[in-house]
Amino acid sequence: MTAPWDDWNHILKLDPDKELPDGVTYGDLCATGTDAIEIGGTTGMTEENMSAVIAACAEHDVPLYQEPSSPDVVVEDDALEGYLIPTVFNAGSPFWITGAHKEWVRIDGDLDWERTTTEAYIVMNPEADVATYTEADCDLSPDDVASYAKIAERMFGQEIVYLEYSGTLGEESIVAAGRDALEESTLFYGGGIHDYDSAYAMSSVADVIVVGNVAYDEGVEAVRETVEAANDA
Ligand code: 1GP
Repeated sequence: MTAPWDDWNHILKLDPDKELPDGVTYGDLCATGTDAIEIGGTTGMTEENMSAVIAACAEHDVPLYQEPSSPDVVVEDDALEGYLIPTVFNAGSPFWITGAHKEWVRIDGDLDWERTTTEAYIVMNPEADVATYTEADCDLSPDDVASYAKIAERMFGQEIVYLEYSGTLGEESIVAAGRDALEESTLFYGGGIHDYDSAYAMSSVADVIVVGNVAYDEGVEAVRETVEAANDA
Protein backbone atom coordinates (compact mmCIF):
# COMPACT_ATOMS: atom_id res chain seq x y z
CA MET A 1 0.00 0.00 0.00
CA THR A 2 1.39 3.38 -0.85
CA ALA A 3 1.17 6.31 1.51
CA PRO A 4 0.92 9.95 0.38
CA TRP A 5 4.41 10.74 1.71
CA ASP A 6 5.94 8.10 -0.55
CA ASP A 7 5.59 10.69 -3.31
CA TRP A 8 6.58 13.79 -1.37
CA ASN A 9 9.87 15.67 -1.53
CA HIS A 10 9.03 18.74 0.52
CA ILE A 11 6.89 19.74 3.49
CA LEU A 12 6.29 23.23 4.77
CA LYS A 13 5.75 23.32 8.51
CA LEU A 14 3.66 26.23 9.77
CA ASP A 15 3.89 27.26 13.39
CA PRO A 16 0.59 28.77 14.61
CA ASP A 17 2.46 30.62 17.35
CA LYS A 18 4.39 32.71 14.81
CA GLU A 19 3.36 35.74 12.78
CA LEU A 20 3.97 35.69 9.06
CA PRO A 21 6.33 38.41 7.83
CA ASP A 22 4.80 41.57 6.36
CA GLY A 23 3.36 41.00 2.92
CA VAL A 24 3.39 37.18 3.18
CA THR A 25 0.06 35.35 3.15
CA TYR A 26 -0.86 31.74 3.85
CA GLY A 27 -2.11 31.63 0.27
CA ASP A 28 1.37 32.55 -1.03
CA LEU A 29 2.94 29.84 1.10
CA CYS A 30 0.42 27.23 -0.05
CA ALA A 31 1.29 28.12 -3.65
CA THR A 32 5.05 27.49 -3.31
CA GLY A 33 4.73 23.98 -4.76
CA THR A 34 5.31 22.24 -1.43
CA ASP A 35 3.86 18.74 -1.35
CA ALA A 36 2.13 19.13 2.01
CA ILE A 37 1.71 21.48 4.90
CA GLU A 38 2.14 20.37 8.48
CA ILE A 39 0.61 22.64 11.09
CA GLY A 40 2.18 22.45 14.52
CA GLY A 41 4.86 23.62 16.91
CA THR A 42 6.27 22.97 20.35
CA THR A 43 5.33 26.03 22.39
CA GLY A 44 2.35 28.36 22.46
CA MET A 45 -0.04 25.92 20.74
CA THR A 46 -3.77 26.37 21.29
CA GLU A 47 -6.82 25.00 19.56
CA GLU A 48 -7.60 28.57 18.47
CA ASN A 49 -4.29 29.37 16.81
CA MET A 50 -4.20 25.92 15.20
CA SER A 51 -7.71 26.40 13.83
CA ALA A 52 -6.87 29.84 12.47
CA VAL A 53 -3.96 28.51 10.39
CA ILE A 54 -5.99 25.52 9.18
CA ALA A 55 -8.78 27.87 8.09
CA ALA A 56 -6.33 30.18 6.31
CA CYS A 57 -4.83 27.28 4.34
CA ALA A 58 -8.03 25.29 3.77
CA GLU A 59 -9.13 27.17 0.68
CA HIS A 60 -5.84 26.44 -1.12
CA ASP A 61 -5.04 23.32 -3.01
CA VAL A 62 -2.39 21.62 -0.86
CA PRO A 63 -2.73 18.64 1.49
CA LEU A 64 -2.99 19.80 5.11
CA TYR A 65 -1.92 17.79 8.12
CA GLN A 66 -2.06 18.73 11.73
CA GLU A 67 0.92 17.81 13.90
CA PRO A 68 -0.41 18.30 17.42
CA SER A 69 2.11 18.56 20.25
CA SER A 70 -0.45 17.59 22.86
CA PRO A 71 -3.99 16.14 22.90
CA ASP A 72 -5.65 19.42 23.92
CA VAL A 73 -4.73 21.21 20.69
CA VAL A 74 -6.10 18.59 18.30
CA VAL A 75 -8.55 20.16 15.86
CA GLU A 76 -11.23 18.15 14.12
CA ASP A 77 -11.62 19.67 10.72
CA ASP A 78 -12.58 18.11 7.38
CA ALA A 79 -10.04 20.36 5.68
CA LEU A 80 -7.33 18.19 7.21
CA GLU A 81 -6.00 15.27 5.22
CA GLY A 82 -4.90 13.72 8.47
CA TYR A 83 -2.91 13.85 11.67
CA LEU A 84 0.82 13.24 11.94
CA ILE A 85 1.55 12.47 15.56
CA PRO A 86 5.07 12.76 16.92
CA THR A 87 6.43 10.07 19.19
CA VAL A 88 9.95 10.88 20.33
CA PHE A 89 12.07 7.75 20.30
CA ASN A 90 15.00 9.33 22.15
CA ALA A 91 12.88 11.21 24.71
CA GLY A 92 14.00 11.13 28.33
CA SER A 93 10.44 10.82 29.52
CA PRO A 94 8.03 8.11 28.38
CA PHE A 95 5.33 10.80 28.35
CA TRP A 96 6.59 11.85 24.90
CA ILE A 97 6.88 8.30 23.63
CA THR A 98 3.50 6.88 24.60
CA GLY A 99 2.19 8.81 27.61
CA ALA A 100 0.61 11.79 25.84
CA HIS A 101 -0.83 9.40 23.27
CA LYS A 102 -2.41 7.22 25.94
CA GLU A 103 -3.99 10.30 27.52
CA TRP A 104 -5.37 11.40 24.15
CA VAL A 105 -7.08 8.05 23.60
CA ARG A 106 -8.26 7.89 27.21
CA ILE A 107 -9.90 11.30 26.93
CA ASP A 108 -11.19 11.14 23.35
CA GLY A 109 -11.92 7.44 22.98
CA ASP A 110 -11.44 6.05 19.50
CA LEU A 111 -9.42 8.31 17.24
CA ASP A 112 -9.85 8.70 13.52
CA TRP A 113 -7.37 5.86 12.98
CA GLU A 114 -7.61 5.95 9.18
CA ARG A 115 -6.28 9.49 9.18
CA THR A 116 -3.81 9.15 12.06
CA THR A 117 -0.15 8.26 11.50
CA THR A 118 2.71 8.50 13.96
CA GLU A 119 6.09 9.98 13.13
CA ALA A 120 9.04 8.37 14.92
CA TYR A 121 11.03 11.42 15.90
CA ILE A 122 14.74 11.33 16.62
CA VAL A 123 15.50 14.73 18.12
CA MET A 124 19.06 15.86 17.35
CA ASN A 125 19.50 19.51 18.35
CA PRO A 126 19.90 19.82 22.14
CA GLU A 127 19.25 23.59 21.89
CA ALA A 128 15.78 23.19 20.38
CA ASP A 129 12.62 23.57 22.48
CA VAL A 130 11.53 20.10 21.47
CA ALA A 131 14.74 18.64 22.93
CA THR A 132 14.32 20.50 26.21
CA TYR A 133 10.64 19.57 26.53
CA THR A 134 11.14 15.93 25.84
CA GLU A 135 14.49 15.73 27.66
CA ALA A 136 15.86 14.09 24.57
CA ASP A 137 19.26 12.45 24.54
CA CYS A 138 20.71 14.15 21.46
CA ASP A 139 24.22 12.79 21.85
CA LEU A 140 23.82 10.20 19.14
CA SER A 141 26.33 8.67 16.74
CA PRO A 142 25.42 7.68 13.17
CA ASP A 143 25.08 4.10 14.45
CA ASP A 144 22.68 5.20 17.18
CA VAL A 145 20.57 7.06 14.62
CA ALA A 146 20.60 4.15 12.20
CA SER A 147 19.59 1.78 14.99
CA TYR A 148 16.75 4.00 16.17
CA ALA A 149 15.56 4.24 12.56
CA LYS A 150 15.75 0.48 12.20
CA ILE A 151 13.79 -0.31 15.35
CA ALA A 152 11.24 2.37 14.44
CA GLU A 153 10.59 0.57 11.17
CA ARG A 154 11.14 -3.05 12.07
CA MET A 155 9.98 -3.31 15.68
CA PHE A 156 7.45 -0.52 15.93
CA GLY A 157 6.09 -0.47 12.38
CA GLN A 158 6.63 3.25 11.89
CA GLU A 159 6.02 4.46 8.34
CA ILE A 160 7.74 7.77 8.99
CA VAL A 161 11.04 8.39 10.74
CA TYR A 162 11.67 12.08 11.41
CA LEU A 163 15.22 13.27 12.00
CA GLU A 164 14.63 16.57 13.74
CA TYR A 165 17.41 19.16 13.90
CA SER A 166 14.92 22.02 14.31
CA GLY A 167 16.77 25.35 14.17
CA THR A 168 20.10 24.04 12.94
CA LEU A 169 21.36 22.24 9.86
CA GLY A 170 22.15 18.59 10.50
CA GLU A 171 25.11 16.51 9.51
CA GLU A 172 24.58 14.90 6.14
CA SER A 173 26.40 11.69 7.10
CA ILE A 174 24.10 11.18 10.09
CA VAL A 175 20.98 11.84 8.03
CA ALA A 176 22.21 9.42 5.38
CA ALA A 177 22.83 6.79 8.08
CA GLY A 178 19.21 7.16 9.18
CA ARG A 179 17.83 6.90 5.68
CA ASP A 180 20.03 3.99 4.67
CA ALA A 181 18.82 2.00 7.67
CA LEU A 182 15.26 2.07 6.32
CA GLU A 183 13.86 -0.35 3.80
CA GLU A 184 10.42 1.03 3.14
CA SER A 185 9.71 3.70 5.69
CA THR A 186 10.13 7.33 4.71
CA LEU A 187 12.82 9.50 6.26
CA PHE A 188 11.76 13.07 6.96
CA TYR A 189 14.55 15.52 7.68
CA GLY A 190 13.92 18.92 9.26
CA GLY A 191 16.15 21.69 10.57
CA GLY A 192 18.02 24.76 9.39
CA ILE A 193 17.16 24.60 5.70
CA HIS A 194 17.22 28.20 4.51
CA ASP A 195 18.06 28.27 0.80
CA TYR A 196 18.46 26.22 -2.37
CA ASP A 197 21.85 24.76 -1.45
CA SER A 198 20.96 23.62 2.06
CA ALA A 199 17.70 22.16 0.73
CA TYR A 200 19.53 20.34 -2.07
CA ALA A 201 22.14 18.94 0.31
CA MET A 202 19.61 17.56 2.78
CA SER A 203 17.27 16.31 0.04
CA SER A 204 20.16 14.26 -1.28
CA VAL A 205 20.34 12.29 1.98
CA ALA A 206 16.67 12.28 3.07
CA ASP A 207 13.43 11.20 1.41
CA VAL A 208 11.49 14.31 2.37
CA ILE A 209 12.73 17.65 3.70
CA VAL A 210 10.73 19.76 6.12
CA VAL A 211 11.23 23.53 6.22
CA GLY A 212 9.87 25.79 8.93
CA ASN A 213 11.73 28.92 9.99
CA VAL A 214 12.67 29.91 6.44
CA ALA A 215 9.06 30.95 5.81
CA TYR A 216 9.10 33.32 8.77
CA ASP A 217 12.68 34.54 8.42
CA GLU A 218 13.10 34.79 4.66
CA GLY A 219 9.65 34.68 3.09
CA VAL A 220 7.93 33.06 0.15
CA GLU A 221 10.65 33.19 -2.49
CA ALA A 222 13.11 31.38 -0.21
CA VAL A 223 10.53 28.66 0.49
CA ARG A 224 9.98 28.29 -3.26
CA GLU A 225 13.74 27.81 -3.76
CA THR A 226 13.76 24.99 -1.22
CA VAL A 227 10.89 23.30 -3.07
CA GLU A 228 12.83 23.58 -6.32
CA ALA A 229 15.92 22.06 -4.70
CA ALA A 230 13.94 19.21 -3.18
CA ASN A 231 12.52 18.38 -6.60
CA ASP A 232 15.91 18.68 -8.32
CA ALA A 233 17.82 16.50 -5.86
C1 1GP B 1 10.81 21.97 12.66
O1 1GP B 1 11.84 20.29 11.35
C2 1GP B 1 11.18 21.50 11.29
O2 1GP B 1 10.01 21.03 13.28
C3 1GP B 1 11.90 22.53 10.47
O3 1GP B 1 12.99 23.10 11.15
O4 1GP B 1 12.37 25.49 11.43
O5 1GP B 1 14.78 24.77 11.43
O6 1GP B 1 13.39 24.75 9.33
P1 1GP B 1 13.41 24.61 10.82
